[in-house]
Formats: sequence, structure tokens, C-alpha cells
Amino acid sequence: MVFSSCLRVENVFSHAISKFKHSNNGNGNGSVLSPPISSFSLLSSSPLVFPKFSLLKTSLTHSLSVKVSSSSSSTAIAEPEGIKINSVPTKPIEGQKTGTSGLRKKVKVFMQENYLANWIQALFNSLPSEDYKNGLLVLGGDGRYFNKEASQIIIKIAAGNGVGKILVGKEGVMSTPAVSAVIRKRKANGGFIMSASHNPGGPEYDWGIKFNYNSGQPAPESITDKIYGNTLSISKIKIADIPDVDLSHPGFTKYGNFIVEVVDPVSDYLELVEHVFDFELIRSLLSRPDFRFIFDAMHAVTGAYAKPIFVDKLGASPDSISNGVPLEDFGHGHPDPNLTYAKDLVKIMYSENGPDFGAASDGDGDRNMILGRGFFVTPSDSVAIIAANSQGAIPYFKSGAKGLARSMPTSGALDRVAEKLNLPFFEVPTGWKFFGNLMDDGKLSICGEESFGTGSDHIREKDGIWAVLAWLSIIAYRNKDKKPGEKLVSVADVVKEHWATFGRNFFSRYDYEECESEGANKMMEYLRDLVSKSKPGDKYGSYALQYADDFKYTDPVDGSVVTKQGVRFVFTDGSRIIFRLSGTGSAGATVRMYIEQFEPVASKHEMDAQTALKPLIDLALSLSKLKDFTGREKPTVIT
Ligand code: VG1
Ligand code: CO
Repeated sequence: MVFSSCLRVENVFSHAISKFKHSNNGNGNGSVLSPPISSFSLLSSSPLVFPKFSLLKTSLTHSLSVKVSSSSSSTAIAEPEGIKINSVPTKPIEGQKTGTSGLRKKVKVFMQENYLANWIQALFNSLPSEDYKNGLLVLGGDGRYFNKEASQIIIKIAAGNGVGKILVGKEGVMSTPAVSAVIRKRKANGGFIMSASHNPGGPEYDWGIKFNYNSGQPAPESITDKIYGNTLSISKIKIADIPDVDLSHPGFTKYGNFIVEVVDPVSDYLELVEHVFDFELIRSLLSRPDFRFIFDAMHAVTGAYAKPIFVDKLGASPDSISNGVPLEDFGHGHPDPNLTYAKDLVKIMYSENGPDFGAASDGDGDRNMILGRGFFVTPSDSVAIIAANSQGAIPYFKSGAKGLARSMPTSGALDRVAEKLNLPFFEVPTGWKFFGNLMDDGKLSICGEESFGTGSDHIREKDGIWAVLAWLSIIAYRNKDKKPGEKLVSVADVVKEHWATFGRNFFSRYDYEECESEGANKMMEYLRDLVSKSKPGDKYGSYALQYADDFKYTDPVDGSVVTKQGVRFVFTDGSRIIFRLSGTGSAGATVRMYIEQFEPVASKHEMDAQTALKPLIDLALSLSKLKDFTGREKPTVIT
């Protein structure tokens, strides 16, 4: 059923409602509401935004099929702000537990009646009211299929719960890092991100939602656990009876005291990165005729950012942006910037006379892949190299970094930089939410994950474009005195030099996507059992065990503890084998196997990672009995 079909419009011009409080959640307050809608625009450059219809008309002719149930038992409750709020009965829905990064499911699941609405209402039920009442929230997304409908549901439920204002990216589009930046800049109480990140989009694929808190960081587990609890007991959704908001132009629309502001998704973010980096320095590199740059937006959200930033501000040529138009289904692609899914870019970069620098970002713009000509930079090396070079090349770090951190499965390359620079260092579980407290507490500046996530405390999310700008800054800084025609220091040169100084941490990740959950869970149980029986000194082929455990993390700032974050076998030479199950998939179970080995000897650094790691990979496969448990001969993705 369609949400609009049951909205009642009563006493439209009655203003005698202010005595009703929010806590009158729908039991019998039949008399309602609304002053005429007023619209205005504060920006002279922005067109005036008028709702398409009057409230009365829209309530009856609402065109968008918003999947919030419209039960005849829905009651209208009054609000002091003067918009009509309906209390729609609902029932708990199983399985709304968030994973590594928000709630991700197939679009079809989210389109079920009340599915999204229940989760959004459960979120409001979980937050202290001072965190949103009359407050400011941000709403953005990666432009994928279902975002438009979802935006309207979220806006109406936010209004229904007494939010004062919601700031929305034009057409509901705003990258994950930009949402984090906007929350911080505008001092918002938090924000929603509509994205399943690197998971494919379209009617048959994935959708997702994530809530970030007031410093721009993904909500901590204490909140997401509460939301989950509330999804299991939810009984009503508070939804405002307002028309669908026109999100196609920047400007303001007002409904009673509730305001929707549509903003350009790029400008706040651009202003921030202009402050972080030396744009003149980067421009000097990108405008060189002897430097060729290519950025692949994978038809995802960074398509909206690439031209204004790389082309308009930094002077890259317009044809250096590929797949730069964001599409609802990412052009049938899998917007995951890795060697498998960004193969078009990889092919170009490995071609004879390919460009000097190539990069890509994912669905929601928080991941990055960095390539030189014929050269791939592993994300674990990337964050270490950025950290080692940041002070000179990036103005934001001119006084040095406060501390460095990586997720547990990420290679130890960053540890060596922290040691050498004498910086505090932290190892956290997988997922960006674990970096936020360290940043807020002033302990952490630069951090990364092996999964193509790199970032800093300029915001509280990983940031794909930031990583590209960081690398361009490093290359530009190293070449700033090079005359035209002189050989430039390349991406590969920078990486090899880094290995020569710090040693090389060979690293690889094998993903076995969408395995049967039963087999994958059994394998993890088997590994945990192996861990419990293991002891230091145990021999595994030519490796001797230093320790094995299931990673447990105590947050140094708030003392919160998380367990079961990945089974690891650490050997006496520092080599590591790690297994965990993905928390971002939408079907079955994805097994991730991480392999790492340190090599101090420079003459061995040029080896191919798969060759160097072969003995350890074989050991990992045999000790886990992965093939037996999952039935998989080969991984789906190798990084
Ligand atoms: C994966 C990555 C993890 C990353 C997460 C969200 O999680 O391994 O490092 O933080 O995705 O990234 P998992 O649980 O599937 O291993 V994104 O760009 O999808 O928001
Ligand atoms: Co992402």
C-alpha cells in the first residue's frame, strides 16, 4: 500500500495545537494541524523552491510509492511546530542488524513495506531526544537505485520525530566523506548515508543505510546495538504529513517549523580539501604536459566530485575522468576499486605508455585505489607511504601527525612508520567506526584499512578523493623542481624507496564471496577451536607460532570492548594469517583470508606478492581446511 493513500487532512488551518506534546504519540489526538506551507530561499543564486502541491492536494495525490504502511488505524498526532504527524502502526522485522558499516540488504528487502521506515524510527527511538529534537541532520547518498524514494521516507520520518532541519545533497546525492565533512562544518547532530558502498546497485542488487554521529563518525556499536534492539520491539512510526520534497535544486523549503535545505553536495567538501592540501602544488603537477593522470569514478558518486575538483580546480584535462557520470546501477558495474572490479583502469595503467597516475573510488566515494604506470600500490603500503611523506607534502600535517592507526588485518607497514617517526600507534578492528574516538580524542591523524580505505582526522570517514589528493601531493612535492623533459619521480619510485627504507610487508587478501553461510560459520568455529588449543612454539610447516587468538579490542578512549574480530595466527618471524567473515555482504557469507609476511632484504622487494607469499597462502588454506568447509577451489577476488 502507498503511504499517501490514508493520510487524513483535518482542520488544516487549525493552529490550536501547541498544547499537544510529542509524547502524545498518537493516542487519540485526532485534531490537527498545519499552517500553510511556506517556502523561501536564502541564497540569491538559488532558485526559489516551492513544494509542487499544497499540503491538502499532495496528501491526496501523492505520486511516489513510498513503502510505509498506511493503516486505517494510523492516528494523527499534533506537534507544536504545526505540521501534521501520523503515527502509523507497524510490526518488528527480523534481521535489521547492522554490520561493519550500516545496514545492507538487497533493494527488494528494503522496498518491503515499512522495512526502511522501521529502521529509521528505531534509530530515533535509540537516540536521546536532545540529539535530534529541533536539531539539524544531514542526508546524502551515492545516487544508487531506491535512494530517491528512501530520501522522502527519511525526510518525513525525521520531521515526524521533531527534527528541526534536514540538509540534503541535491537529488539526495552526497559522498560518504562529504556527509562527514558537512556534519562537522554545519555542526549537525548527525546524518544519514544511503549507500551500500562498493556493493552493486539496481533493482536486483543492494541498498544500505548508515547513521553518522555529530563529529561525523559512523555510529558506534553501542548505538547500532540499541537500534537493532528497538527494531525488535517497534510498534509505531511517526511520519510527517508533508509532500515529497523537490530535491532537484539547492534552496530551502519550510513545512511548519521543519526545514529542508537542498545543498550542492560538493562545495563544503571542496572547501575543506582546499584547506587540507596545497592546491597550487597539485595543480603544478596536473598541468605538466609530461604527467598524465586518469581518475575512474566507476559511474559512482565521485563522478559528481571529480570534475569540479580535478578538472575545474586542479587543471586536469576533462578527458582524464572516466565513467564520470553517476548512474543508479553504476553502469551495471561493481563499484569496487580493486584489481578485479576496476579492470578497465588497470588495463589502461598496465598498457604500454600508460598514464603516470591512475586512481579510482567506490560507490560512495570513501575507498580509493592508487596505481602508477604498470604499478599497483597496495592500500596497506599506501597509508604507510602517505604517513611517511605527509609532513612535507600536505599543509594539514605541517606540524606532524598526532598518531597513526590501522585495522587489524591491514599490514604492518604503517607500524614501521609510526616506530620510526616515534608516533603513537593503534590497531583497531575492521571498520572505520573504530577510528573515530581516537581522532576525537586527539590521538590519531592518519589511518587506513587494507580494504582500499585511507583517511585522516580532517573528517571521520575514510576518503577516496583525499587519498588521491594525498598521493598527487606527494608526487608533486617530489617533482616540484623538475624541469620539463627531466625524468619525474614516479609512483613506483616512491613505493620502492619506501620499501628500501622500511622493508616491505608483502600482503594479499583472498575473498571468497557469497559462500554458503553454514560452511563458512563452521570454518570459523573450527579455527576458533584451533586457536584455543594452540600454544606458542607450535610448528606449522617451517613457521613457528608466536600466538594465535580471536582479536579483541578495548577502545582506549571509552573502554568499550568488542570481541571475535578475526582469528589470527602470528608467527615468530612476524608473518600473519588472518580469517574473518565480512560484515558488509547482503547474501551468504564472504570469507576473507589475509596473508602477510615481512621482508627486510631489499633485493627481494621486487618479487611478485603472490610468489613471495605462496608458502604462507598454502599453509593458510591447509590449516583452515577452507576448501573442505566452503567447497571453493579459488577465491573470487585476490588483492
Ligand atoms: C569491508 C572492509 C572494511 C571496510 C568495510 C566498509 O568490511 O573489509 O575494511 O571498513 O568494508 O567499507 P567487511 O566486513 O566486508 O570486511 V565501505 O567502502 O563498504 O563502507
Ligand atoms: Co565505500
